[in-house]
Amino acid sequence: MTEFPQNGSLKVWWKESTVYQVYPSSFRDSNGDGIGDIQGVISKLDYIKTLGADIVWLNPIFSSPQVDVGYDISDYYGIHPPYGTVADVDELAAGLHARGMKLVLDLVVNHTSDQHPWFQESRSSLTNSYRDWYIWKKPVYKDGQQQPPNNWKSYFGGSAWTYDEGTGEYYLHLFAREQPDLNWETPQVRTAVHEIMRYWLARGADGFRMDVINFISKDQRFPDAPITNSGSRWQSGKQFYACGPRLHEYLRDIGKILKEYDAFSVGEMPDVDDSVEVLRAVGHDREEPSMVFQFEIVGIDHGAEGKFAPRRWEMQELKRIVSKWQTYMIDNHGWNAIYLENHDQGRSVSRFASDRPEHLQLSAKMLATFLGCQCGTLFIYQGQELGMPNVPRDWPMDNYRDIETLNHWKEMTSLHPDDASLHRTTQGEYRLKSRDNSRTPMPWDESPNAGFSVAQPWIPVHGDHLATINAAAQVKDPSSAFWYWAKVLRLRKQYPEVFIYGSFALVSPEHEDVFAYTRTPLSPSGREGALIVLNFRPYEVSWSVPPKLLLSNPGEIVLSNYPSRAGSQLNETTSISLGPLEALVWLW
Ligand code: TEU
Ligand code: CA
Repeated sequence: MTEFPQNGSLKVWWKESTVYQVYPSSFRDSNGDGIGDIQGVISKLDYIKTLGADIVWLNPIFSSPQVDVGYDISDYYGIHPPYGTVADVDELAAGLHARGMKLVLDLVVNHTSDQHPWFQESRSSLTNSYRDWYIWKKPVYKDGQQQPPNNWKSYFGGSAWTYDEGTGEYYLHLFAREQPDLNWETPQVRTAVHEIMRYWLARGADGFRMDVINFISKDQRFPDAPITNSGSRWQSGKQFYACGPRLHEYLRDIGKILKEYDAFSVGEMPDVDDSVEVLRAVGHDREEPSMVFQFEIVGIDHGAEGKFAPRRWEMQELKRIVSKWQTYMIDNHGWNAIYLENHDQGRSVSRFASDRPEHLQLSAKMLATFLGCQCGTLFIYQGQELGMPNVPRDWPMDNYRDIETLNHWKEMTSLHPDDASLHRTTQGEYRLKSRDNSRTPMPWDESPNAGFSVAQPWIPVHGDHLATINAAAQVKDPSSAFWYWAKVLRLRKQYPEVFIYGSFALVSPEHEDVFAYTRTPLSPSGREGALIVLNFRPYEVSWSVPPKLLLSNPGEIVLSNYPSRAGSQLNETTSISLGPLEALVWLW
């Protein structure tokens, strides 16, 4: 192993921080219009502080027609009126800072809204000075038929190109047609982004989450993508825009600004599973985003034909992926962002454990242990700390709001109008992976609309399990998932050499049901290591403590989701029986 720098230079505040993600429209509605807002967030800062998070990341709050809940920005300096005003953002930043916490905003600069004045100018004529701010191409003709410039597909269905009558050219949009991609080759675009960053940093933001930041540099030849889905006319062009030719040049410019402000940064990087590639951004000496969200774990149940195709995942795959990112980043001085949930993902208890009512709390705690003991900056998505599950089985199609799900449904039902069985399995997949699973209102208490709003919420409340899955009930109950998460965060703070900076190794890698790993300090510390043991199954399984660990380590169990286990010893027995979804952390 290469020698790990011992001088503390690789220890930084953002590695030791935990981020709590707030989806503003679904967090808390303060003024009774059914939409969450910034004052609502302000009213819950003590709750987030009690949990032990250090940073609040807000999904986009800027002016937007809301085609994609704010990922379509029409003014980077204005706030979406239902959310509040710039003064509210100032108040939020001040409220966080007063509690020793930080504010992270969502920077969406791969694309804008089609209503952004830049795009309005750009589409107005071939010679407008904003024309090159977006990606325009002439049609191509095949067999006398007009075609888009290439076969790339959009993430939200159909071609990634839309024809614009006015000027007779197509523009690129990797997402919805209302989300045209900016042309980062144009220097003025980059300058405009830098100005936005400086404005919000100077105003009190402490950093950014950067939306699809690895998509900003495209292969300028815009070639056709290879055919990977023979059932579709449109193909993934990811190899031509995910980590494109000039990405790191652009990221270093951004990095300079981040450094000036000692800002927090996490880049979102879909479609790259290569850790070598990711290290080019997050290596400690790169001065690009400090960490990125990779998608390999949350993509584990995506089928070959796309996200909404079924796929069963195996324990061995999960172990391989987690171990790959953990060890690679530790060995090479990179850094991971650790997450299982966000506003784009189904709830983790439903996807990775068991969401049967009797298992919800156990599952939430087991996954909290799984995530919270890994190396990386921890991200918790609103409601995850309560063990919120996916939408119920009887959730009708009418309840979905998400453009990705709705477009997919439209496309699928128009291609296969009479295939009832396909419709059924697809709806089953939505209940696992639709983005709306995580966008239902935050349950604050048992009052109408779960205490989210006095009015009817913009998306229905998840009504099941409300007696236990609500913040008020869990804050009152010391044995709740909420307080378990709080303990996990405290453990990280108490033993940073083990849980933040320690090395990672899988234990009994071949076990089909149990995920176990150790964390071992790399520099001297009061503790010599931790063993994390997780039964991912909703039934009892047996597991053997490796003898090597037993002999040398008279430790104690410092955390478990089974009260009977806490405080007991592992070193008296080699084979133990783990309860359904049991988690334990043994520290020595
Ligand atoms: O998501 C990017 C992305 O590639 C996916 O996670 C996407 O949301 C979808 O699930 C693909 O199946 C980011 C944002 O997080 C997402 O909310 C936005 O819709 C998207 O970019 C466009 O801005
Ligand atoms: Ca409101």
